[in-house]
Amino acid sequence: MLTVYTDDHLQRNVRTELHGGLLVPPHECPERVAYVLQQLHAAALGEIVAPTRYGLEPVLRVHEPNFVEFLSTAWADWHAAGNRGEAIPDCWPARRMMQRCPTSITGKLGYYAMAGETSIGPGTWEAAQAAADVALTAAAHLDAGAHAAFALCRPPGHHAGYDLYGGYCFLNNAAIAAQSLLDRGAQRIAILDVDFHHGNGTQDIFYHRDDVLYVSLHGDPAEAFPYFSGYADETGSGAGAGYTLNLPMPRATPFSVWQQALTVGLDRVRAYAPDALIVSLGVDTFENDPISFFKLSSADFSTYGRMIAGLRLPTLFAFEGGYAVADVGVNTVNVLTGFEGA
Ligand code: SP5
Ligand code: ZN
Repeated sequence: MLTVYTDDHLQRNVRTELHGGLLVPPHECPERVAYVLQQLHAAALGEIVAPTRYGLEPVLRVHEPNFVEFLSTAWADWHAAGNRGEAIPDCWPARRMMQRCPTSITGKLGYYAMAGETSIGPGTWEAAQAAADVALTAAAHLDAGAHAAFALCRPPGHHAGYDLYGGYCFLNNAAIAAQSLLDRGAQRIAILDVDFHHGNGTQDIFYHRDDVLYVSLHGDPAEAFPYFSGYADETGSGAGAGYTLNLPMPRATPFSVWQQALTVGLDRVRAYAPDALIVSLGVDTFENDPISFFKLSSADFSTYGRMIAGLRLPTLFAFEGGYAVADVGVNTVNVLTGFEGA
């Protein structure tokens, strides 16, 4: 399997994450990707290629133009306003307040953020754009006939909605790739999201549509981030009714239970008969993940990689979360080698 990667992700290297009432070093750090690269080499998974630059056009197929403009200048605007730390919102358009975008950069951060833990710094936008290009390049390889590709995206994407950032995400890499496959002639794309967290952004982007099926296995939102999205009764609306499938699970869910949910999800994907599958591949379901509560072992990742391969679909893996940093490489590559039948 081919991997798409660029070290442009290193440009996102913020110092802060709002966590437990403190500003701590971010869980979503550059070292995560270094561990994945190390394991890709160790497993000799295949060629690693650089992304092509696609510009903003494919990004604007799934994101709101003013949101993209905001992201592209957020750090410069924040810095120019005289702020001395990294860009963090402190006021949100909550219930019964006006959903109207302010001119102030501090107000804009609150308007566009779905969470406050995700600091913006210099280089955040450049890295986010590079991650979208990584996903788009992997999609181009699938379109050219590759059976599978791994988009080693950083920052991750699945919490980024039509006009929302947060959850360590800015641009929705998987959604951008899905739309690009449709624009290249596919009729139906399925997205299987195995990250511990619900992909509220991906759900948001495709909720009204029947040309992208969204299936997600995740921690019950009553107890887990992103808290306000991911319940089982969110199933899609309008033309999209029935094309979102949420499979939330409780604390300490073991692989035996998670695997049954995966089987339900895979059956739904199979019934949909998509032209291709995109896997939002977060490995924060790992038993030692510091911010999550499922109990998968490293060997379990290989097992479920094999299960996904059973669909026999062209498959794009887009890297998402996973914060047990030193184990992120092994767990991610176990999914990929499991898929490849190793
Ligand atoms: C892509 C991705 O995995 N994003 C995750 C973003 C999670 N951000 C907030 C995490 C809050 C975790 N609080 C749990 C504390 C456990 N001790
Ligand atoms: Zn996650």
